Amino acid sequence: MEIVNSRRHSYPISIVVFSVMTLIFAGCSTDSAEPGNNTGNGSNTQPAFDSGQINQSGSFSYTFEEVGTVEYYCSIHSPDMQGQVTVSSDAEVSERDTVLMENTQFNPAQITVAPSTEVVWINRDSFTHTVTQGNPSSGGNGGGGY
Ligand SMILES: [Cu+2]
Repeated sequence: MEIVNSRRHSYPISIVVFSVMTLIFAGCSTDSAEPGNNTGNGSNTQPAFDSGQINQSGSFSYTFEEVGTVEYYCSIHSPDMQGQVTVSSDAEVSERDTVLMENTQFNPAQITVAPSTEVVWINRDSFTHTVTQGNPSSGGNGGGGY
């Protein structure tokens, strides 16, 4: 009887360990489920974003955490519709910055923000746009954008 009891005592320990592991995994999946936070591939510090289709009066927002320059474009109207966000610690700190999508242009096409600034794109056109990270001509050598 005592032997059976001591074996039973080992079960709660493994249950506790399993519960802790479950909590750790649950915490991870909660973090990565944040909107706008796509797959975190280890090579890029800045996770890629893609708004998908934004209809008239629709909007999309993304918070830029890392210092650097991020290019983006509209996958429907590229290469005419491109923009750039520069994240600099010298920039004036602001909670939020806004870029309009109007006349098939990002306006302003280039903004500079401080780290952890949320950028909101608003579609003022009567047709659909996207905000897609990258450059429509990526695959080129990246020299001279004009
Ligand atoms: Cu567009």
